[in-house]
Amino acid sequence: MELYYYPLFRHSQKVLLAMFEKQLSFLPRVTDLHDPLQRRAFAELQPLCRLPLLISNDGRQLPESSIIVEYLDQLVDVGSKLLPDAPQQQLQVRLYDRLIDNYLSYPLLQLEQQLRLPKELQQPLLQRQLENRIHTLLAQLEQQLEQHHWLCGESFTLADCALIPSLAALPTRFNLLDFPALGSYWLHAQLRGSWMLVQDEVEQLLQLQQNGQRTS
Ligand SMILES: N[C@@H](CCC(=O)N[C@@H](CS)C(=O)NCC(=O)O)C(=O)O
Repeated sequence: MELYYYPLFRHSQKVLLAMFEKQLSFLPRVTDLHDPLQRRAFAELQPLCRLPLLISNDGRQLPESSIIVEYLDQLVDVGSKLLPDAPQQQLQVRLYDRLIDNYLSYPLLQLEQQLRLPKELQQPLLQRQLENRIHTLLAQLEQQLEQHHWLCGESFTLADCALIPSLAALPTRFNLLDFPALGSYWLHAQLRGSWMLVQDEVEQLLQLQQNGQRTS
């Protein structure tokens, strides 16, 4: 299997978490879309130019992080079961995966884009709307986590693969002390072996960038 990804991107981290949870090995294709040459080469493979992208052993292209995680979960019966077999539980895992992508990860991305703009181009009203959306979702996650160790129960699932990268990227203005269950979840998530391996990937990339070397 080949995985096209960029370790600093949240959807790539989501798939890396799943890879490590399933103890799968893969050919890493670290792709920096900020580099015009790498972007052009990747766009030839995937015109939408979105990371991550998995190339399966039989040569199939799988885009979309949630689909890749489902594929990996079906592929091998080792490691964590990322999509529970029981239909009701599976639906809940899928639901939280969607909620996190739509109401946490994307607003976070928009907020990051806003904050990178020069002050005169920033839109304070839009920023407040995005912050409110994120805050509302965090409150919903807090309620869910008051009852569970991981997001959808006692086992680590696709929903956790989706959530952890976004929590790691949460700006300090969202104080996790306001959400005690989420704060405690974040503490034990950071000790999860798969997340530590994702952090190693991030550090390796940052190290390469510091040394001024190409990233793939
Ligand atoms: N729905 C897609 C979203 C993928 C996505 O938006 N990836 C971003 C990075 S997190 C990307 O590749 N952006 C391309 C760019 O920055 O030009 C998924 O779940 O895989």
